[in-house]
Amino acid sequence: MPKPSRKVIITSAITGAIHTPTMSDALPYKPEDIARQAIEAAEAGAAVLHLHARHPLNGSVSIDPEHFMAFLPEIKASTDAVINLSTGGSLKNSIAERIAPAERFSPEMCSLNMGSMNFSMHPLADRYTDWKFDWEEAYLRDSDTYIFRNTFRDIATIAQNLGTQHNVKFEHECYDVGHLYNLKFCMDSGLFKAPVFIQFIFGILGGIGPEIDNLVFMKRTADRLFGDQYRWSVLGAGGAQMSLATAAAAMGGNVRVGLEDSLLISRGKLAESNAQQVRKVRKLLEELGHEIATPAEAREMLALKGASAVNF
Ligand code: KMH
Ligand code: ZN
Repeated sequence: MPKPSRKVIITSAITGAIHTPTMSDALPYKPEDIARQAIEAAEAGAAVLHLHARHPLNGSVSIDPEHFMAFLPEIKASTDAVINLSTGGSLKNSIAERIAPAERFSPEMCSLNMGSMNFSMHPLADRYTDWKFDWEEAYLRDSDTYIFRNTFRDIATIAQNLGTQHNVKFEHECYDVGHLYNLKFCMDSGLFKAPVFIQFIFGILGGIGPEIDNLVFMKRTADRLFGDQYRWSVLGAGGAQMSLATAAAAMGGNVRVGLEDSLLISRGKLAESNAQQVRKVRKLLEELGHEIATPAEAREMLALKGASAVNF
């Protein structure tokens, strides 16, 4: 009898904190556009929606809980998808500011970045001359001075304030192999319960590059450190998005797509929407024989607390 096929969770990361409005008209920043794109991504097959907020007037990155409140209820009312709130914040936010939205809304999932690092978008600034908004160019150029702070104490604070107090499940963002060892140390210290959910991230300037060798290396290291105590997904930044997603699924993992991570639908061609990327990855995966996880299946695979336990 053929083995039942394993379900693949598609996460769609709707807007993020890397790209700016000049780069693509499709990048949503008004709350109604974030909500619409998130709902359409869920309808296309995304079981998890990874969400950041933006300032509704100029698209700058926002961690103001009111800006989240402007789209969260609508998304919840229109989809069954798992809501995952970012704790990554923007270039100048403290940890307390970064986790304030998640403390207020108590979502099923949050991102948790597993190490301090350079995290830079400054090369993108040279590709554009006419900017839609005046904050964009300096935001990108100044990112070459940025240290993305995620110390062990920060991680422990987030584990306590969101994990212990709100039963939030984390998307552990691992940009390099050392971040896996940080997570192992934290698990051994009792901060996180199995199964942990690891997002392997490739192609951020400051992290490991988007080569298949690196995916194999990260996966092998995670197998050694966590055995069967983890679930995993892959995020390839920029042009590596679709090829790394299909490789991840072939290796037994889950996938993340979205305009947060890549503005493209194919080489040199801008995506029209998050849903278009979800449809594309879904088609690729289904052609390869994989089945797409529903939100209910994702909740079971990741041991989530359930949509009725959130606070929005
Ligand atoms: N932007 C991604 C490379 C977060 O939101 O905390 C990683 C990310 C981080 O999604
Ligand atoms: Zn994010």
